[in-house]
Amino acid sequence: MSDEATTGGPPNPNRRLALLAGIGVASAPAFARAAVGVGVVPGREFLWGVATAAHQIEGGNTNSDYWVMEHVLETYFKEPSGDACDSLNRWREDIALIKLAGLNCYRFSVEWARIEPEPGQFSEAALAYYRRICIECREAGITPVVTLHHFTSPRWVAGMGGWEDFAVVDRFARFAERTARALAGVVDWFCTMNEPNAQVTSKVLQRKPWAIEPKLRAAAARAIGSDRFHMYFLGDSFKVRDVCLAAHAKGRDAIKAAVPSARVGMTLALQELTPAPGGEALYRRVFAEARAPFYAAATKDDFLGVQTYNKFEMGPEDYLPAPANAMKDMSGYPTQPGALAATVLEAYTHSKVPIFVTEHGNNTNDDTQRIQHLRTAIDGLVGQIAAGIPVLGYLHWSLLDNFEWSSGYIPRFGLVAVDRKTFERTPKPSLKAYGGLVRTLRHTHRWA
Ligand code: GCO
Repeated sequence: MSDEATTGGPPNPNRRLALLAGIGVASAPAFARAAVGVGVVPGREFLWGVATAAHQIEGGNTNSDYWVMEHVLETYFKEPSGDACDSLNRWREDIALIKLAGLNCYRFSVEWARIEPEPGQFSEAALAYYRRICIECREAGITPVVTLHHFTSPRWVAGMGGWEDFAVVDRFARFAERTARALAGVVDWFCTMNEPNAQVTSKVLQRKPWAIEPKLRAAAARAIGSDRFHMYFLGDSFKVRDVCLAAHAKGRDAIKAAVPSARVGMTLALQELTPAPGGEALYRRVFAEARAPFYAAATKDDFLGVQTYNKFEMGPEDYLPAPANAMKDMSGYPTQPGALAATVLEAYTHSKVPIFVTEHGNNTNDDTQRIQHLRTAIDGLVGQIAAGIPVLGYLHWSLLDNFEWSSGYIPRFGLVAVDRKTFERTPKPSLKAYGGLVRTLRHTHRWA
């Protein structure tokens, strides 16, 4: 999430370069294997694709906690998700666009609120729907990557205590098992939770409580007829972190029990961060709270999903304003494309599991800037692979201009524009450029 930007790392500004040098020298033979064949996953091709999330593209996600929050009077959302991109009906068009671009991977999320509309009541129709999407992907030569939880939960989860209550752990594992069982044989790649570290960073950087939060929660609780309302991004973020880590571990085991061939990981919001003079203590704290526990948990996974949008310098109390000459996205955040190579290095250094770039993108109306940004970032990624970091794939956020949470439909992350009335998809030049880049890399690099 570009505005929940997070990162971390040890407090020595030169550490990144030191690590890079160390990796290249100390482990050359193993890494050389990885570089020529992504040797950690024998027989797999490098995954080049795009990522989306159910709530942001499907439309009509009325049984979710976000839908409730979007519609309370006090809402902080600029506009509601509504029909989103109508991918609920147009998912075949989406897959056709990915195929047209020559990409071979699609990460999307299943919607828990559709699959388990009431506790313990599973919708066979919803499960069959997501199974059809996976099958269509495979028939198009596209590897599906399924995210189980991409921020949204059924409203009953919010009403029972949400992600601040360990009771959700078993519920999530049951949902994960049931979903994986329904998708067995058509998908091998699963992300459990999306960016469970994002809210922790925001919390560390937050200097005073968000004044409107109690009112919002009370209104949402009233709307669902409960005495409470707990969302992923509200409440005690440290508690949410611990609950999410427990849910991730139990969810991973449940998926693997249902699909023994599954490769499972979580995805993290990892912005490149460097400490400015005086910012070292805060930098260390962000790393200790919002990075280290997740990297430690990832050591037991098959991969770690890296999601990078921005680069920040940490000052004593907050991120420093971007330098005037920095390239900025539509939200005014600095977007140095080199950030991706830095976060891939950091994530691998601390987790030692294969890295999967599960999101990376640029919020811009300037498609030429998007193309330039994508090329430079992939160039940096290729450099990290050459230096020996095992990378499984790169997924661009996003296929479509879609619902960017509380910012509504203003941000533009898509390789494809979507008409807000007809939902007609119009590929931008960047979709073709991305496909062309991948084709070139497949010629020039054996691993690609
Ligand atoms: C996130 C999410 C995506 C966002 C994307 C752009 O990182 O917040 O995974 O849902 O839309 O990152 O901000």
